[in-house]
Amino acid sequence: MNILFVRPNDSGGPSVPVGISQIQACLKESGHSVEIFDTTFMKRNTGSENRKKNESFGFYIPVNTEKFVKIETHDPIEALQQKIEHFKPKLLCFSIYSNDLDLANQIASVIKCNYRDIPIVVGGIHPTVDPEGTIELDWADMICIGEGEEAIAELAGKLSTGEDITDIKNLWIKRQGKIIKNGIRGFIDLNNVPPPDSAGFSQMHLYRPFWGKVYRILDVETSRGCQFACFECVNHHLRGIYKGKGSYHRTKTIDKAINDLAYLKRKYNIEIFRFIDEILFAFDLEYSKEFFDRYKSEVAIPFICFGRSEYMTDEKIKVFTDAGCISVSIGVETGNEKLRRKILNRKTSNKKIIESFQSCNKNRLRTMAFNMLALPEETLSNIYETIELNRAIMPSLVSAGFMYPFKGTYARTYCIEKGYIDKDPPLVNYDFESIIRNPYVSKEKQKSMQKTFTLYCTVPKYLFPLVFLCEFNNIISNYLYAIMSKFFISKTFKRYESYYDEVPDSRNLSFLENPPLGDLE
Ligand code: B12
Ligand code: SF4
Repeated sequence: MNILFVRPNDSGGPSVPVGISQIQACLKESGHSVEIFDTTFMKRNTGSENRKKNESFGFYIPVNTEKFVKIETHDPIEALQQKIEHFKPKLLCFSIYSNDLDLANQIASVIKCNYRDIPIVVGGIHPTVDPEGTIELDWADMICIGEGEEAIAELAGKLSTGEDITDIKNLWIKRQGKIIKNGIRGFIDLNNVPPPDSAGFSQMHLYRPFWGKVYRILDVETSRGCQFACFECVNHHLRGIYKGKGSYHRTKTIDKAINDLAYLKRKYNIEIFRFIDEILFAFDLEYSKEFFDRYKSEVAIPFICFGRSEYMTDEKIKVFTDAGCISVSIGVETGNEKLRRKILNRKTSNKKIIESFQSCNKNRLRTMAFNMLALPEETLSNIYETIELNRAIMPSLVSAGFMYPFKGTYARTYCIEKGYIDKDPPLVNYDFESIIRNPYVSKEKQKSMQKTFTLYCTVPKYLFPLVFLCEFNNIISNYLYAIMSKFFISKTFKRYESYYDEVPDSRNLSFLENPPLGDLE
């Protein structure tokens, strides 16, 4: 059967989604034809604007990626209609994050009007955390809660043979004005699925900046799930959905993980992997040693990952760097331990955070410190504590964003209860604007602290009064901000340049001259 995946990516930047690639592989294995419709490089997507703004704040190193990205000017609805006419799918699969909902609505309502007979199933994190809201959408015939590999294969199989589809686990289905709500099946076995298939996604997703240069980078996973329950994260909600279905944190066997990675590297000519495992460092030392020993010999390319300070012992960091880890992103979030513990539900102490960053620096492992501003009940002096902590840990890069309380998170219920957000708040561009009504720090001050965050973390302390001037938005302040950023932020970048010579000199640079931009096969 012909199945078309629609990814209405509204504000996310380039990256091939692992979820769709994994489902595509499973569907093809069952004999179906799959194609992809993706709006990432269409005009409406704001991912590249967001990136530029982040670069201007010093959160990323500026890189010109123009040569690697061609923005298409088509209207997404017209382009999708053409694709449907050409491919004639029997099933449309929308995959959505919450901030894609607006674009998904615009596209799908027109498509539903013009192609009434093609059923639409909506999957991804949004229907998983808001099933009631998603199934109510006029254009949605079905939604998928949680993992989609088996549910969608069963659906496609039954649709193609004309069997009854009403009892498929993980799916909610509209039937004669009623909604059939099926329960959840167990977790899929990560060792029993084919390697992810990214065919149909543009190669432009692969060209991603890393430390001032562009590389072919692919997102990959070796495990799913996370044992923590942070305030702003959907993980505890996902664990709840699967209660009684086995361990939420699952890992591929070393054999399977290494075989998949070696295959993906070869197939897509990948130079750097980014592991999207919630916390790759959660593996114990023995497993890490065994895994990375094989990774070094059979995969042998640099990689980037996420980490949590609790797991980052000196010994483990050595194992990671020895195998090619060139950057780890760690959530610092706030410098105030009480806020971190009581509001964010993270038990990590400042001492542990400092030790883990020191250990990374000692092992020449580049770090990115994620921080959040304007948390509920956060005061201005708490923000200065966050700056203090970032000055102490000396990360290679810092970033500071605003938390958005998504459905399915503790943050959502807490903020509604306390009156910090309305019951159904709008989706703002929360990278640069907080939606939370913080009684102690005005919105203007929040934004100006974000703008100057990197400077506060970088300059000698006696220059703080000058950074304070940079917070304002007038000609003199902006001029001063530009000069200080140029001098201090780029100087900081230079400090870490020598960390990255692990990226091989022998890299095949021909793609830089003439990058292939077509779809992956
Ligand atoms: C890796 C990751 C990233 C990566 C890669 C993202 C990408 N484009 O693929 C990076 C770092 C780039 C990223 C960026 C962002 N992320 Co992110 N990210 C994650 C993380 C940790 C894992 C996601 C993942 O790939 N999991 C593995 C795959 C296999 O699972 P999956 O995608 O959910 O897909 C499965 C099911 O959902 C389902 N499914 C998916 N699509 C479909 C479609 C159909 C038809 C069906 C039937 C089933 C189905 O089947 C899949 C296979 O089982 C999650 C946390 C989490 N636990 O989900 C946050 C998470 C998804 N991210 C989140 C956010 C907010 C973002 C950003 C918007 C942050 C920002 N401010 O920039 C951006 C934008 C992302 C974008 N639109 O591209 C939120 C989303 C909240 C929400 N309600 O939408 C999450 C849940 C984190 C959180 N706050 O709790 N992210
Ligand atoms: S550690 Fe990361 S993935 Fe796990 S609950 Fe916290 S924010 Fe979510």
